Amino acid sequence: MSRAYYITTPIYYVNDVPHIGHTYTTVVADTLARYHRLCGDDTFFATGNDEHGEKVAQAAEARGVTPQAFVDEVAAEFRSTWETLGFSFDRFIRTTDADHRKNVQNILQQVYDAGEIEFREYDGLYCVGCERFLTDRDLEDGLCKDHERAPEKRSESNYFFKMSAHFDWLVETLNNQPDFIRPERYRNEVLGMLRDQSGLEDLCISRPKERLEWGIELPFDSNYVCYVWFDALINYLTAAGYPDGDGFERHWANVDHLIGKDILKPHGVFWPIMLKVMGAPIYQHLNVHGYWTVEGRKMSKSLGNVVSPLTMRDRYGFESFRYFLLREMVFGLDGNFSESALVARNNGDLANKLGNLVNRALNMTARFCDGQVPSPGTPGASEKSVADAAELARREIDGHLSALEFHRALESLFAFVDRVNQYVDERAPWKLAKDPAARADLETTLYTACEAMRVIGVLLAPFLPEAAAEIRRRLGSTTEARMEDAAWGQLQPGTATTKGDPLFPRFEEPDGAAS
Ligand code: ME8
Repeated sequence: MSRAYYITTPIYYVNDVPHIGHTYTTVVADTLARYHRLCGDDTFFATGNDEHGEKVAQAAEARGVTPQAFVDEVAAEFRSTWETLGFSFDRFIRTTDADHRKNVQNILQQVYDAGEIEFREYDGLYCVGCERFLTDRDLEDGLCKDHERAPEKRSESNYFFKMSAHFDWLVETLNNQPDFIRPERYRNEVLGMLRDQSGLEDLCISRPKERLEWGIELPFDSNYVCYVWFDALINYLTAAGYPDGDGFERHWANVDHLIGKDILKPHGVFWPIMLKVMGAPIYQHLNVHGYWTVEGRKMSKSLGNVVSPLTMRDRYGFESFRYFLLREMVFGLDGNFSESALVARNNGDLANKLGNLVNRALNMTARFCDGQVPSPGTPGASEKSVADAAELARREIDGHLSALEFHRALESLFAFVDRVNQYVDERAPWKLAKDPAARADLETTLYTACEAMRVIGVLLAPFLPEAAAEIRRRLGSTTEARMEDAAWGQLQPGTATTKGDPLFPRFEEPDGAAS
Protein backbone atom coordinates (compact mmCIF):
# COMPACT_ATOMS: atom_id res chain seq x y z
CA MET A 1 0.00 0.00 0.00
CA SER A 2 1.30 3.42 -0.83
CA ARG A 3 2.19 5.82 1.94
CA ALA A 4 0.69 9.29 2.11
CA TYR A 5 2.96 12.32 1.88
CA TYR A 6 2.20 16.04 2.06
CA ILE A 7 4.79 18.70 1.28
CA THR A 8 4.29 22.46 1.64
CA THR A 9 6.19 25.62 0.77
CA PRO A 10 5.64 28.91 2.60
CA ILE A 11 2.92 30.94 0.96
CA TYR A 12 4.78 33.87 -0.51
CA TYR A 13 3.89 37.50 0.09
CA VAL A 14 2.42 39.26 -2.89
CA ASN A 15 4.45 42.43 -2.36
CA ASP A 16 7.37 40.86 -4.24
CA VAL A 17 7.82 39.03 -7.53
CA PRO A 18 9.13 35.43 -7.64
CA HIS A 19 12.91 35.36 -7.17
CA ILE A 20 15.68 32.83 -6.56
CA GLY A 21 14.71 32.43 -2.87
CA HIS A 22 11.08 31.50 -3.52
CA THR A 23 12.21 29.41 -6.47
CA TYR A 24 14.68 27.45 -4.35
CA THR A 25 12.10 26.45 -1.73
CA THR A 26 9.63 25.50 -4.45
CA VAL A 27 12.27 23.51 -6.38
CA VAL A 28 13.09 21.54 -3.23
CA ALA A 29 9.39 20.89 -2.53
CA ASP A 30 8.83 19.88 -6.16
CA THR A 31 11.80 17.50 -6.02
CA LEU A 32 10.48 15.84 -2.86
CA ALA A 33 6.95 15.63 -4.29
CA ARG A 34 8.26 14.05 -7.48
CA TYR A 35 10.45 11.63 -5.56
CA HIS A 36 7.53 10.46 -3.44
CA ARG A 37 5.31 10.08 -6.51
CA LEU A 38 8.11 8.09 -8.18
CA CYS A 39 8.07 5.78 -5.16
CA GLY A 40 4.30 5.35 -5.52
CA ASP A 41 3.32 7.44 -2.48
CA ASP A 42 -0.04 9.19 -2.37
CA THR A 43 1.51 12.65 -2.60
CA PHE A 44 0.05 16.14 -2.16
CA PHE A 45 2.08 19.28 -2.82
CA ALA A 46 0.81 22.76 -1.89
CA THR A 47 2.20 26.22 -2.55
CA GLY A 48 0.57 29.63 -2.90
CA ASN A 49 0.34 33.25 -1.77
CA ASP A 50 -0.11 35.10 1.50
CA GLU A 51 -2.37 38.00 0.60
CA HIS A 52 -3.55 39.84 3.72
CA GLY A 53 -1.83 42.27 6.05
CA GLU A 54 -0.58 45.79 6.24
CA LYS A 55 2.29 45.44 3.77
CA VAL A 56 -0.09 44.32 1.04
CA ALA A 57 -2.59 47.06 1.85
CA GLN A 58 0.22 49.64 1.63
CA ALA A 59 1.55 48.23 -1.66
CA ALA A 60 -1.94 48.35 -3.17
CA GLU A 61 -2.42 51.93 -2.02
CA ALA A 62 0.92 52.94 -3.51
CA ARG A 63 -0.25 51.49 -6.84
CA GLY A 64 -3.64 53.20 -6.57
CA VAL A 65 -5.64 49.97 -6.78
CA THR A 66 -7.82 48.05 -4.33
CA PRO A 67 -6.08 45.36 -2.29
CA GLN A 68 -8.18 42.68 -4.01
CA ALA A 69 -7.23 43.88 -7.51
CA PHE A 70 -3.60 44.05 -6.43
CA VAL A 71 -3.47 40.52 -4.97
CA ASP A 72 -5.35 39.07 -7.94
CA GLU A 73 -2.71 40.46 -10.26
CA VAL A 74 0.35 39.36 -8.29
CA ALA A 75 -1.03 35.93 -7.37
CA ALA A 76 -1.74 35.31 -11.07
CA GLU A 77 1.87 36.18 -11.81
CA PHE A 78 3.21 33.82 -9.14
CA ARG A 79 0.97 31.02 -10.26
CA SER A 80 1.77 31.40 -13.93
CA THR A 81 5.51 31.59 -13.18
CA TRP A 82 5.29 28.38 -11.17
CA GLU A 83 3.34 26.73 -13.99
CA THR A 84 5.81 27.94 -16.61
CA LEU A 85 8.65 26.47 -14.56
CA GLY A 86 6.83 23.13 -14.46
CA PHE A 87 6.24 22.82 -10.69
CA SER A 88 3.93 19.92 -9.96
CA PHE A 89 1.78 21.43 -7.19
CA ASP A 90 -1.66 20.01 -6.48
CA ARG A 91 -3.06 23.16 -4.92
CA PHE A 92 -2.12 26.78 -5.32
CA ILE A 93 -3.66 28.29 -2.22
CA ARG A 94 -4.46 31.95 -1.74
CA THR A 95 -5.42 33.26 1.69
CA THR A 96 -8.29 35.14 0.03
CA ASP A 97 -9.82 31.81 -1.09
CA ALA A 98 -13.30 31.26 0.35
CA ASP A 99 -12.52 27.88 1.98
CA HIS A 100 -9.49 29.38 3.71
CA ARG A 101 -11.36 32.41 5.08
CA LYS A 102 -14.00 30.08 6.46
CA ASN A 103 -11.39 27.84 8.12
CA VAL A 104 -9.62 30.80 9.72
CA GLN A 105 -12.88 32.10 11.18
CA ASN A 106 -13.93 28.68 12.47
CA ILE A 107 -10.54 28.08 14.07
CA LEU A 108 -10.50 31.54 15.67
CA GLN A 109 -13.95 30.92 17.14
CA GLN A 110 -12.92 27.51 18.41
CA VAL A 111 -9.75 28.83 20.05
CA TYR A 112 -11.70 31.78 21.52
CA ASP A 113 -14.40 29.46 22.91
CA ALA A 114 -11.68 27.33 24.49
CA GLY A 115 -10.58 30.41 26.48
CA GLU A 116 -7.19 30.63 24.74
CA ILE A 117 -7.73 34.18 23.43
CA GLU A 118 -7.92 37.24 25.70
CA PHE A 119 -8.64 40.96 25.15
CA ARG A 120 -5.86 43.28 26.47
CA GLU A 121 -4.35 46.73 26.24
CA TYR A 122 -0.93 46.79 24.57
CA ASP A 123 1.85 49.36 24.11
CA GLY A 124 4.77 48.51 21.94
CA LEU A 125 7.05 49.02 18.98
CA TYR A 126 5.54 47.76 15.76
CA CYS A 127 7.42 46.86 12.57
CA VAL A 128 5.27 46.86 9.44
CA GLY A 129 7.92 44.79 7.64
CA CYS A 130 7.53 41.97 10.22
CA GLU A 131 3.81 42.65 10.65
CA ARG A 132 4.19 42.41 14.42
CA PHE A 133 5.19 44.12 17.65
CA LEU A 134 8.91 43.78 18.26
CA THR A 135 10.71 42.79 21.44
CA ASP A 136 14.16 43.97 22.59
CA ARG A 137 15.73 40.99 20.87
CA ASP A 138 14.40 42.06 17.50
CA LEU A 139 16.10 45.46 17.74
CA GLU A 140 19.59 46.66 16.98
CA ASP A 141 20.43 50.34 17.60
CA GLY A 142 16.70 51.01 17.77
CA LEU A 143 16.07 49.50 14.32
CA CYS A 144 14.33 46.27 13.37
CA LYS A 145 17.18 43.79 12.72
CA ASP A 146 15.48 42.24 9.71
CA HIS A 147 14.19 45.36 8.02
CA GLU A 148 16.78 47.89 9.21
CA ARG A 149 14.17 50.52 9.88
CA ALA A 150 12.72 52.18 12.95
CA PRO A 151 9.57 50.58 14.33
CA GLU A 152 6.52 52.70 15.15
CA LYS A 153 5.29 53.24 18.71
CA ARG A 154 1.76 51.95 18.96
CA SER A 155 -0.80 51.59 21.70
CA GLU A 156 -3.86 49.47 21.10
CA SER A 157 -6.44 47.18 22.62
CA ASN A 158 -6.12 43.83 21.00
CA TYR A 159 -6.85 40.13 21.24
CA PHE A 160 -4.01 37.88 22.42
CA PHE A 161 -3.50 34.20 21.88
CA LYS A 162 -2.27 32.83 25.22
CA MET A 163 0.65 31.08 23.62
CA SER A 164 3.11 31.30 26.53
CA ALA A 165 1.07 28.81 28.57
CA HIS A 166 2.21 26.14 26.11
CA PHE A 167 5.95 26.80 25.96
CA ASP A 168 6.80 23.99 28.38
CA TRP A 169 4.82 21.54 26.28
CA LEU A 170 6.70 22.69 23.18
CA VAL A 171 10.10 22.24 24.86
CA GLU A 172 9.08 18.72 25.82
CA THR A 173 7.92 17.98 22.27
CA LEU A 174 11.22 19.22 20.86
CA ASN A 175 13.13 17.10 23.34
CA ASN A 176 11.08 13.98 22.61
CA GLN A 177 11.18 14.29 18.83
CA PRO A 178 14.70 15.18 17.77
CA ASP A 179 13.84 15.46 14.06
CA PHE A 180 10.71 17.54 14.60
CA ILE A 181 12.64 20.61 13.42
CA ARG A 182 15.62 19.88 11.22
CA PRO A 183 18.49 20.32 10.56
CA GLU A 184 19.35 20.27 14.25
CA ARG A 185 20.78 23.80 14.40
CA TYR A 186 17.24 25.18 13.89
CA ARG A 187 15.77 22.91 16.54
CA ASN A 188 18.42 24.27 18.90
CA GLU A 189 17.56 27.79 17.84
CA VAL A 190 13.90 27.27 18.76
CA LEU A 191 14.90 25.64 22.05
CA GLY A 192 17.07 28.70 22.70
CA MET A 193 14.11 31.05 22.06
CA LEU A 194 12.02 29.02 24.48
CA ARG A 195 14.72 28.83 27.13
CA ASP A 196 15.27 32.56 27.58
CA GLN A 197 11.79 33.69 26.80
CA SER A 198 12.75 37.33 26.33
CA GLY A 199 11.82 37.15 22.64
CA LEU A 200 8.57 35.34 23.22
CA GLU A 201 5.28 36.38 24.70
CA ASP A 202 1.61 35.84 24.08
CA LEU A 203 0.74 36.52 20.49
CA CYS A 204 -1.29 39.53 19.42
CA ILE A 205 -3.67 38.09 16.84
CA SER A 206 -5.88 41.04 15.97
CA ARG A 207 -5.60 44.34 14.15
CA PRO A 208 -8.19 47.09 14.69
CA LYS A 209 -10.09 47.81 11.48
CA GLU A 210 -9.66 51.56 11.95
CA ARG A 211 -5.99 50.90 11.14
CA LEU A 212 -6.22 47.93 8.81
CA GLU A 213 -9.27 46.64 6.98
CA TRP A 214 -7.53 44.19 4.66
CA GLY A 215 -7.82 40.89 6.48
CA ILE A 216 -10.17 38.23 7.76
CA GLU A 217 -12.68 39.60 10.25
CA LEU A 218 -12.63 38.12 13.76
CA PRO A 219 -15.83 36.10 14.13
CA PHE A 220 -16.29 37.32 17.71
CA ASP A 221 -15.54 41.05 17.16
CA SER A 222 -16.29 42.79 13.86
CA ASN A 223 -14.08 45.77 14.80
CA TYR A 224 -10.98 43.68 14.19
CA VAL A 225 -9.31 41.61 11.50
CA CYS A 226 -7.03 38.64 12.10
CA TYR A 227 -3.24 39.09 12.36
CA VAL A 228 -1.72 37.99 9.07
CA TRP A 229 0.51 35.21 10.49
CA PHE A 230 -2.32 33.51 12.37
CA ASP A 231 -4.28 33.54 9.10
CA ALA A 232 -1.32 32.49 6.92
CA LEU A 233 -0.22 29.42 8.91
CA ILE A 234 -3.69 27.94 8.66
CA ASN A 235 -3.18 27.77 4.88
CA TYR A 236 -1.40 24.44 5.37
CA LEU A 237 -4.60 22.92 6.72
CA THR A 238 -6.90 24.52 4.15
CA ALA A 239 -4.72 23.49 1.20
CA ALA A 240 -4.98 19.81 2.17
CA GLY A 241 -8.77 19.98 2.57
CA TYR A 242 -9.28 20.74 6.29
CA PRO A 243 -11.51 19.87 8.04
CA ASP A 244 -13.13 16.99 6.19
CA GLY A 245 -11.90 17.08 2.58
CA ASP A 246 -10.99 13.95 0.72
CA GLY A 247 -7.54 12.75 1.81
CA PHE A 248 -7.07 15.46 4.45
CA GLU A 249 -6.43 13.18 7.41
CA ARG A 250 -4.16 10.90 5.46
CA HIS A 251 -2.02 13.71 4.11
CA TRP A 252 -2.00 15.75 7.31
CA ALA A 253 -0.67 12.76 9.24
CA ASN A 254 2.48 12.91 7.07
CA VAL A 255 3.05 16.61 6.52
CA ASP A 256 6.52 17.98 5.84
CA HIS A 257 6.82 21.78 5.98
CA LEU A 258 9.60 23.48 4.07
CA ILE A 259 10.69 27.04 4.97
CA GLY A 260 13.64 29.42 4.90
CA LYS A 261 15.34 30.32 8.20
CA ASP A 262 13.73 33.79 8.20
CA ILE A 263 10.36 32.40 9.29
CA LEU A 264 11.52 29.89 11.88
CA LYS A 265 9.76 31.53 14.83
CA PRO A 266 6.19 31.50 13.45
CA HIS A 267 6.61 27.93 12.18
CA GLY A 268 8.66 26.56 15.08
CA VAL A 269 6.74 28.24 17.92
CA PHE A 270 3.36 29.74 16.93
CA TRP A 271 2.26 26.95 14.60
CA PRO A 272 2.75 23.83 16.75
CA ILE A 273 1.03 25.61 19.64
CA MET A 274 -1.86 26.70 17.40
CA LEU A 275 -2.27 23.11 16.25
CA LYS A 276 -2.19 21.81 19.79
CA VAL A 277 -4.81 24.28 20.95
CA MET A 278 -7.16 23.54 18.06
CA GLY A 279 -6.76 19.81 18.72
CA ALA A 280 -5.14 18.97 15.37
CA PRO A 281 -2.17 16.61 15.08
CA ILE A 282 1.18 18.44 15.13
CA TYR A 283 3.16 18.42 11.88
CA GLN A 284 5.75 15.69 11.25
CA HIS A 285 8.74 17.81 10.30
CA LEU A 286 9.68 21.42 9.89
CA ASN A 287 12.54 21.50 7.36
CA VAL A 288 14.51 24.72 7.41
CA HIS A 289 16.94 25.90 4.77
CA GLY A 290 19.44 28.73 4.65
CA TYR A 291 19.55 31.90 2.60
CA TRP A 292 20.86 32.62 -0.87
CA THR A 293 23.21 35.51 -1.37
CA VAL A 294 23.98 36.75 -4.87
CA GLU A 295 27.60 37.18 -5.91
CA GLY A 296 28.41 37.30 -2.18
CA ARG A 297 25.88 40.01 -1.27
CA LYS A 298 22.46 40.07 0.30
CA MET A 299 19.81 40.20 -2.43
CA SER A 300 17.73 43.37 -2.48
CA LYS A 301 15.72 45.50 -4.85
CA SER A 302 17.83 48.54 -3.97
CA LEU A 303 21.05 46.73 -4.91
CA GLY A 304 19.36 45.66 -8.15
CA ASN A 305 20.71 42.12 -7.79
CA VAL A 306 17.45 40.18 -7.52
CA VAL A 307 17.76 36.94 -9.49
CA SER A 308 14.65 36.08 -11.49
CA PRO A 309 13.97 32.44 -12.34
CA LEU A 310 12.47 33.47 -15.69
CA THR A 311 15.61 35.38 -16.66
CA MET A 312 17.74 32.36 -15.73
CA ARG A 313 15.44 30.11 -17.73
CA ASP A 314 15.75 32.35 -20.80
CA ARG A 315 19.53 32.47 -20.45
CA TYR A 316 20.43 28.90 -19.47
CA GLY A 317 17.29 26.77 -19.53
CA PHE A 318 15.37 26.25 -16.28
CA GLU A 319 16.76 22.80 -15.55
CA SER A 320 20.31 24.08 -15.57
CA PHE A 321 19.29 26.67 -12.93
CA ARG A 322 17.31 24.03 -11.01
CA TYR A 323 20.32 21.72 -11.01
CA PHE A 324 22.52 24.51 -9.70
CA LEU A 325 20.12 25.30 -6.84
CA LEU A 326 19.89 21.69 -5.70
CA ARG A 327 23.56 20.86 -6.23
CA GLU A 328 25.12 23.98 -4.79
CA MET A 329 23.28 24.57 -1.55
CA VAL A 330 23.82 22.39 1.48
CA PHE A 331 20.30 22.25 2.90
CA GLY A 332 20.24 24.21 6.15
CA LEU A 333 23.29 26.37 5.35
CA ASP A 334 23.48 29.56 3.31
CA GLY A 335 24.47 29.38 -0.34
CA ASN A 336 25.89 31.82 -2.84
CA PHE A 337 24.59 32.25 -6.35
CA SER A 338 26.81 33.41 -9.18
CA GLU A 339 26.30 33.01 -12.88
CA SER A 340 29.84 31.81 -13.37
CA ALA A 341 29.29 29.00 -10.82
CA LEU A 342 26.05 28.09 -12.60
CA VAL A 343 27.84 27.95 -15.94
CA ALA A 344 30.63 25.83 -14.42
CA ARG A 345 28.09 23.32 -13.04
CA ASN A 346 26.17 23.28 -16.28
CA ASN A 347 29.24 22.72 -18.43
CA GLY A 348 30.99 20.32 -16.06
CA ASP A 349 28.18 18.06 -14.87
CA LEU A 350 25.29 18.45 -17.26
CA ALA A 351 26.94 18.99 -20.65
CA ASN A 352 30.27 17.18 -20.24
CA LYS A 353 29.23 14.23 -18.09
CA LEU A 354 25.53 13.50 -18.55
CA GLY A 355 25.04 15.08 -21.98
CA ASN A 356 28.15 13.43 -23.30
CA LEU A 357 27.11 9.98 -22.08
CA VAL A 358 23.69 10.26 -23.69
CA ASN A 359 25.20 11.62 -26.86
CA ARG A 360 27.81 8.93 -27.36
CA ALA A 361 25.66 5.99 -26.27
CA LEU A 362 22.94 6.97 -28.74
CA ASN A 363 25.32 7.92 -31.54
CA MET A 364 27.12 4.60 -31.37
CA THR A 365 23.84 2.69 -31.14
CA ALA A 366 22.75 4.52 -34.30
CA ARG A 367 26.02 3.90 -36.09
CA PHE A 368 26.78 0.35 -35.11
CA CYS A 369 23.32 -1.14 -34.41
CA ASP A 370 20.96 0.73 -36.77
CA GLY A 371 19.59 2.71 -33.82
CA GLN A 372 18.18 -0.35 -32.09
CA VAL A 373 19.09 -1.50 -28.60
CA PRO A 374 21.26 -4.60 -29.17
CA SER A 375 20.94 -7.89 -27.27
CA PRO A 376 23.29 -8.16 -24.32
CA GLY A 377 25.61 -11.16 -24.20
CA THR A 378 26.56 -12.77 -20.91
CA PRO A 379 27.49 -9.93 -18.55
CA GLY A 380 31.12 -9.90 -17.44
CA ALA A 381 32.66 -8.41 -14.30
CA SER A 382 32.54 -4.84 -15.66
CA GLU A 383 28.86 -5.08 -16.68
CA LYS A 384 28.04 -6.45 -13.23
CA SER A 385 29.92 -3.62 -11.61
CA VAL A 386 27.91 -1.06 -13.64
CA ALA A 387 24.67 -2.79 -12.58
CA ASP A 388 25.85 -2.73 -8.94
CA ALA A 389 26.73 0.95 -9.26
CA ALA A 390 23.17 1.64 -10.49
CA GLU A 391 21.71 -0.06 -7.44
CA LEU A 392 24.11 1.77 -5.14
CA ALA A 393 23.08 5.12 -6.67
CA ARG A 394 19.40 4.26 -6.11
CA ARG A 395 20.00 3.39 -2.46
CA GLU A 396 22.22 6.38 -1.78
CA ILE A 397 19.75 8.81 -3.38
CA ASP A 398 17.01 7.43 -1.15
CA GLY A 399 19.13 7.85 1.97
CA HIS A 400 20.30 11.35 1.09
CA LEU A 401 16.81 12.57 0.23
CA SER A 402 15.46 11.25 3.54
CA ALA A 403 18.16 13.37 5.18
CA LEU A 404 17.38 16.38 2.90
CA GLU A 405 20.87 16.19 1.42
CA PHE A 406 19.97 17.14 -2.11
CA HIS A 407 23.54 17.99 -3.07
CA ARG A 408 24.73 14.56 -1.94
CA ALA A 409 21.88 12.80 -3.75
CA LEU A 410 23.04 14.48 -6.96
CA GLU A 411 26.66 13.63 -6.15
CA SER A 412 25.64 9.96 -5.92
CA LEU A 413 23.75 10.13 -9.19
CA PHE A 414 26.67 11.78 -10.96
CA ALA A 415 29.10 9.27 -9.47
CA PHE A 416 27.05 6.70 -11.36
CA VAL A 417 27.20 8.80 -14.56
CA ASP A 418 30.99 8.93 -14.10
CA ARG A 419 31.12 5.16 -13.63
CA VAL A 420 29.21 4.58 -16.87
CA ASN A 421 31.40 7.01 -18.81
CA GLN A 422 34.45 5.22 -17.42
CA TYR A 423 32.98 1.86 -18.48
CA VAL A 424 32.40 3.12 -22.02
CA ASP A 425 35.98 4.46 -22.14
CA GLU A 426 37.38 1.14 -20.93
CA ARG A 427 35.35 -0.95 -23.35
CA ALA A 428 35.99 1.47 -26.25
CA PRO A 429 33.10 0.33 -28.45
CA TRP A 430 34.48 2.39 -31.36
CA LYS A 431 37.44 -0.03 -31.36
CA LEU A 432 35.30 -3.14 -30.88
CA ALA A 433 33.27 -2.04 -33.92
CA LYS A 434 36.33 -2.43 -36.12
CA ASP A 435 36.75 -6.10 -35.23
CA PRO A 436 33.99 -8.43 -36.54
CA ALA A 437 35.05 -11.06 -33.96
CA ALA A 438 34.21 -8.57 -31.17
CA ARG A 439 30.58 -8.08 -32.28
CA ALA A 440 29.10 -9.74 -29.16
CA ASP A 441 31.28 -7.57 -26.91
CA LEU A 442 30.22 -4.46 -28.83
CA GLU A 443 26.56 -5.34 -28.39
CA THR A 444 26.96 -6.11 -24.69
CA THR A 445 28.74 -2.79 -24.19
CA LEU A 446 26.13 -0.71 -26.00
CA TYR A 447 23.29 -2.54 -24.27
CA THR A 448 24.91 -1.81 -20.91
CA ALA A 449 25.44 1.88 -21.79
CA CYS A 450 21.80 2.26 -22.95
CA GLU A 451 20.46 0.39 -19.93
CA ALA A 452 22.51 2.59 -17.60
CA MET A 453 21.10 5.63 -19.40
CA ARG A 454 17.58 4.30 -18.92
CA VAL A 455 18.14 3.91 -15.18
CA ILE A 456 19.55 7.46 -15.07
CA GLY A 457 16.35 8.61 -16.83
CA VAL A 458 14.40 7.22 -13.86
CA LEU A 459 16.64 8.33 -10.98
CA LEU A 460 17.06 11.83 -12.42
CA ALA A 461 13.28 12.38 -12.76
CA PRO A 462 12.65 14.11 -9.38
CA PHE A 463 15.60 16.48 -9.88
CA LEU A 464 15.45 17.36 -13.59
CA PRO A 465 12.08 16.08 -14.78
CA GLU A 466 12.35 17.35 -18.37
CA ALA A 467 15.85 16.07 -19.08
CA ALA A 468 14.94 12.74 -17.48
CA ALA A 469 11.79 12.40 -19.60
CA GLU A 470 13.82 13.27 -22.70
CA ILE A 471 16.37 10.54 -21.90
CA ARG A 472 13.55 8.02 -21.45
CA ARG A 473 11.88 9.22 -24.68
CA ARG A 474 15.09 8.69 -26.64
CA LEU A 475 15.03 5.12 -25.37
CA GLY A 476 11.45 4.63 -26.51
CA SER A 477 9.57 5.23 -23.25
CA THR A 478 6.85 7.85 -22.96
CA THR A 479 5.31 6.73 -19.67
CA GLU A 480 5.76 8.32 -16.24
CA ALA A 481 8.80 6.94 -14.44
CA ARG A 482 8.27 4.67 -11.42
CA MET A 483 10.91 3.56 -8.95
CA GLU A 484 10.46 -0.09 -9.98
CA ASP A 485 11.81 0.94 -13.39
CA ALA A 486 15.19 1.67 -11.80
CA ALA A 487 15.87 -2.06 -11.34
CA TRP A 488 18.57 -3.20 -13.72
CA GLY A 489 17.94 -5.16 -16.92
CA GLN A 490 14.53 -4.03 -18.12
CA LEU A 491 15.51 -2.45 -21.44
CA GLN A 492 14.16 -4.57 -24.28
CA PRO A 493 16.63 -5.46 -27.05
CA GLY A 494 15.30 -4.19 -30.39
CA THR A 495 13.90 -0.96 -28.85
CA ALA A 496 14.23 1.91 -31.36
CA THR A 497 16.36 4.80 -30.07
CA THR A 498 16.53 8.45 -31.19
CA LYS A 499 19.71 10.55 -31.25
CA GLY A 500 18.39 14.10 -30.74
CA ASP A 501 20.17 17.37 -30.01
CA PRO A 502 22.66 17.79 -27.16
CA LEU A 503 20.72 17.49 -23.93
CA PHE A 504 22.47 20.50 -22.39
CA PRO A 505 24.28 23.21 -24.36
CA ARG A 506 27.64 24.49 -23.08
CA PHE A 507 27.83 28.17 -22.18
CA GLU A 508 30.61 30.74 -22.22
CA GLU A 509 31.66 32.21 -18.88
CA PRO A 510 29.40 35.25 -18.33
CA ASP A 511 30.97 38.69 -18.96
CA GLY A 512 32.91 40.06 -16.06
CA ALA A 513 32.77 36.82 -14.09
CA ALA A 514 35.88 35.67 -12.29
CA SER A 515 37.35 32.69 -14.07
O1 ME8 B 1 7.61 35.05 4.80
N1 ME8 B 1 17.17 32.57 0.17
O2 ME8 B 1 6.72 35.15 2.69
P1 ME8 B 1 7.97 35.62 1.82
C1 ME8 B 1 16.45 31.47 0.36
N2 ME8 B 1 4.29 35.07 3.66
N3 ME8 B 1 15.10 31.47 0.49
C2 ME8 B 1 14.47 32.63 0.41
C3 ME8 B 1 15.16 33.85 0.21
C4 ME8 B 1 16.59 33.78 0.09
N4 ME8 B 1 17.35 34.86 -0.13
N5 ME8 B 1 14.26 34.84 0.18
C5 ME8 B 1 13.02 34.27 0.33
C6 ME8 B 1 6.67 35.00 4.03
N6 ME8 B 1 13.15 32.94 0.47
C7 ME8 B 1 5.30 34.62 4.54
C8 ME8 B 1 5.26 33.13 4.73
S1 ME8 B 1 3.99 30.87 5.40
C9 ME8 B 1 2.67 30.50 6.33
C10 ME8 B 1 3.96 32.62 5.30
C11 ME8 B 1 12.05 31.96 0.60
O3 ME8 B 1 7.42 35.98 0.49
C12 ME8 B 1 12.16 31.14 1.87
O4 ME8 B 1 11.38 29.98 1.72
O5 ME8 B 1 8.78 36.63 2.54
C13 ME8 B 1 11.50 32.07 2.86
O6 ME8 B 1 11.12 31.39 4.05
C14 ME8 B 1 10.33 32.54 2.06
O7 ME8 B 1 10.83 32.67 0.72
C15 ME8 B 1 9.74 33.85 2.55
O8 ME8 B 1 8.79 34.27 1.63
